Amino acid sequence: MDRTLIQEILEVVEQAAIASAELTGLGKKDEADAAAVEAMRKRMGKIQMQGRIVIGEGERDEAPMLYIGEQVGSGTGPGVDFAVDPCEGTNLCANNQRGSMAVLAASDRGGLFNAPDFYMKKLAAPPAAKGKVDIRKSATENIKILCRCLELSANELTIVVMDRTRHKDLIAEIRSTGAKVQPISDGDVQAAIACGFAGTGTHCLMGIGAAPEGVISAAAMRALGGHFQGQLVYDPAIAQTTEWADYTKEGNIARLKEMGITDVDRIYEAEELASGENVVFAGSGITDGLLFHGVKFEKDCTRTSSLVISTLDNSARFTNTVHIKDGAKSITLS
Ligand code: VTB
Repeated sequence: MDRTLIQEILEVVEQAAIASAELTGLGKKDEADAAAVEAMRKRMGKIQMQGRIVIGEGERDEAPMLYIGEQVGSGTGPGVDFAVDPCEGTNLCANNQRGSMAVLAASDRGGLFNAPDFYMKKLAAPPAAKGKVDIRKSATENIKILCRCLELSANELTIVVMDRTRHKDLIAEIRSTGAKVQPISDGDVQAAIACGFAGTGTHCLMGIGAAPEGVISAAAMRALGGHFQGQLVYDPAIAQTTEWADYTKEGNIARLKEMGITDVDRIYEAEELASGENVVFAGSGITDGLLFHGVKFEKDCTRTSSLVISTLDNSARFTNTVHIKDGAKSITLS
């Protein structure tokens, strides 16, 4: 991977965001996702690389594009692995709510954990708390550590948790410490990355979301120097999701072992989920969010706001792009 890839990857997420944004608020989540997938794949095809999807839209038989194992790019050049989520937060996009974005993580071959389509317990926190908070500890202990590391009192902390039945006890415990809970309906990638920046008003992400999204969050947090840990969840009684109505704990453990995951209780650090020598995260807003604005359509142009975090040059670039339409006459500064 080299630095020219950063610009290309930015364009990949911009194109996906624009394609989804055309369907924002129309209640069409599958269509918005499909549009983002197609745009992302099309732009990736123009990059000089031997790209490979390691986390994508699903297995080959269930996803026509950006399926796991799909080769992307021109077919010559460096080997690059991708974890993609072309429309992260499809419900948010369909309902025109905050926090939907086009995201991906890229790394050298073998540099991203091939996460199974399972759930993951996650802990994300600012760089100042990296290695100090620990997913093995209780929420109460971690909040005390956060207070010390960030020099804030508990009631000055905002902890994001996905608004799910499985988190009832976790939410009660966080509130008992005096810390503020911010429940979110979807989009824990954005919440995790927001912990990596001071001033977003998000100090920590706790609880269970999806494992593939965990790898994308880990890549961003590794490049930022923030804290991220993940642990796979295989017990349907803990995940409490209707998706797993027909699954058993034993069956899920067997599925993980078939995939080569022998230590099913392993706790993964950001550096293990995104272990490549170089790691790049890119995200572009579909709707407005904590990190950047969503796509804005104007008469003469379309505007996108994005973030690319890269270990190639240790940078986090916030980019506003004006995509000029043919025959444009007047483009305002902002
Ligand atoms: C999770 C979360 C994502 O969808 O995957 C969630 O990580 C689905 O969770 O950010 P449930 O199965 O519990 O509904 C998102 O919120 C959006 O893709």
